[in-house]
Amino acid sequence: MANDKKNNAIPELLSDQSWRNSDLDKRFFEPTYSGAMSLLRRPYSVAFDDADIVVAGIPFDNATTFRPGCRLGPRAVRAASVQLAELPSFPFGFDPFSILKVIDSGDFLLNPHNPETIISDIYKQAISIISSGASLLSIGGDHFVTYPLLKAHAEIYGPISLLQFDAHCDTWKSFGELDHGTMILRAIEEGLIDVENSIQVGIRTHNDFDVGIKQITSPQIHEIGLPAVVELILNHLKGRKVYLSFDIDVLDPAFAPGTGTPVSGGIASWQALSIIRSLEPLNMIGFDIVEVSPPFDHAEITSIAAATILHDWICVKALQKS
Ligand SMILES: [Mn+2]
Repeated sequence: MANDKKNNAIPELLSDQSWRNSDLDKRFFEPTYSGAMSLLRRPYSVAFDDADIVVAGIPFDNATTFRPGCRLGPRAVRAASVQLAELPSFPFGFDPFSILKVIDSGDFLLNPHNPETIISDIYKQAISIISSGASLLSIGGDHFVTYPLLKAHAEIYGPISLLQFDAHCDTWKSFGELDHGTMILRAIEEGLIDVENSIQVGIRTHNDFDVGIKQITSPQIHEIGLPAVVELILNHLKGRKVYLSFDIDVLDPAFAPGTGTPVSGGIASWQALSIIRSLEPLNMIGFDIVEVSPPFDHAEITSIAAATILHDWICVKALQKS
């Protein structure tokens, strides 16, 4: 009987590293098309104290003004990240996880049927992570989630320099409590953002109301080119505590069809990646990527772009630590 048991035992389990990998600085091969999903196959864990970066999904889209669906963003981005977990990172050529301890803590628990709880629930769950000293890397969700995230970061770090990639400024005047087009104005009014030392990149929608944040519009990016854009960003934000908020709709709908409020004339995936890869001189305290809406996506175009942006941001953080 004892022998039978031994014969039936699975010899060595080297797949499903999202829950079987106990060594944060290691990864092992598993087929891209199988296994439990986590961002970049990082181990699921809530041991925030041991981590440099904690990943969290924020599956919330009640604040959208047009097409919903980005509550399904976190799982789509995790699924799209599997290929990036397979090989050494490009163009960096190293394994970022041998340098940085990155865990996936799963999704924030939110109750969309009690909208009045959303802000405080996101805020509290964010605080529990960043008060450990780890950086929070969050996957939305619509862009409203950035408001409680800014609130949490400002609580720990003081007023933050915002680096926002977006087709929209999100500083329009509000019609209500939960609105993904107005929360940056709200954050400014509450003193969460260091307005003079913030910048919005890729804007291509109009707002009569100028809040004073420096903008580089999409047409300007197309005109002046990437080296000049990077220089402007670095000059404006160097030495500040920078929170990076990446709305996937900064990409042209050709590169990110799966989003709620697409605007034509945006930047390409390669341009966004090139900018992200150039941010090593900045002190980046947190990152969110928002507005990936899988029901409007095709062939995972949008979620692959989002996963690659997250991956490259992690690599830049690894470069800073190495
Ligand atoms: Mn936005």
